[in-house]
Amino acid sequence: MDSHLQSPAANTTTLAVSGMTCGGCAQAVERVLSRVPGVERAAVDFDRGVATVNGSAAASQLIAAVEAAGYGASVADKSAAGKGAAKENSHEHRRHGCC
Ligand SMILES: [Cu+2]
Repeated sequence: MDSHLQSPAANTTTLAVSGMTCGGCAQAVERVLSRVPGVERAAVDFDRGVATVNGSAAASQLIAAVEAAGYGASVADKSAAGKGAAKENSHEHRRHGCC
């Protein structure tokens, strides 16, 4: 096994995702995240409401992508202390792709 393609473990961004109501939502979020330029891998944990994204994409782009899909997201990284209170209040009941 020649693992010459070692990804330099770019950054891992952890997002807290809100608005997911089923596993299909998690898959939808995963899909939009993986489409963001620079993203190598996106994994969504529906139970915890957490998305883990590997790649060089900016967190703001990831959040924008999730929001464009009708869900909410905020950085859950410890390094991101820029935002004050989470905006869980923006509970727009948008129509999701899956349910
Ligand atoms: Cu769903």
